[in-house]
Amino acid sequence: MTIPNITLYHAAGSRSIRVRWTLEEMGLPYKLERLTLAVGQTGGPAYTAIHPSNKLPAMIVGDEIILESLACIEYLITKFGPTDLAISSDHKLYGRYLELFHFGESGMTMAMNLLIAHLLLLPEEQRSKRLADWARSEMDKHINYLMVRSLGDGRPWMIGDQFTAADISVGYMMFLLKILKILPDLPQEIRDYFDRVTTREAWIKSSFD
Ligand SMILES: N[C@@H](CCC(=O)N[C@@H](CS)C(=O)NCC(=O)O)C(=O)O
Repeated sequence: MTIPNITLYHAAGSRSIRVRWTLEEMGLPYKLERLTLAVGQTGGPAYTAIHPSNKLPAMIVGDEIILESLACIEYLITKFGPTDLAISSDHKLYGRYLELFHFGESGMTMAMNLLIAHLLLLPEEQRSKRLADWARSEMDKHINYLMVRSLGDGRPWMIGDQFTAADISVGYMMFLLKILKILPDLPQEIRDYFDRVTTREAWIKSSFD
């Protein structure tokens, strides 16, 4: 198969890690365009033509622009698979795979973004302890969800023994919880999971810079 040129717009620490991690796991060739994260103005006006809200990631494949980290992952898997990162629709774990893949972004993002804003990003005088506390209690619910629906039974990866794109989706969120210094307070199964994630070569390559 001829693989068109793939360019990933990336900044260290951002959700573009998920896409780079997928590219690395799949062994696909790509070029990185490095941007500096700047809330609301990442990449400046030139980048607005690629991403209308100046967020990361953006991926260009051939002449097609793909936005949203999970859409980028799904695009790569579907276009350039087959890959063990995906579970096929005839597999008995397909539903759980899809659920956990989307949970990493759709389920967890509101609480995560509030925590990032009110513990880290906003100037001190604009931070709200009440919002941060509320987001923290929501995050505890999400962690409980992951324990009940996945890691609580001691499995190594989101859907069992196979590392999949669901791990790329959720594993990145665990990285943000580490940055927020919340990870050490989470159940042992979650901490062990993040240890497993961070030993993967593709993770190390994608998250380092
Ligand atoms: N749901 C989007 C979220 C994109 C997003 O919020 N990206 C962050 C970095 S992780 C960003 O660009 N922030 C800069 C800003 O909000 O201006 C995705 O998964 O791609």
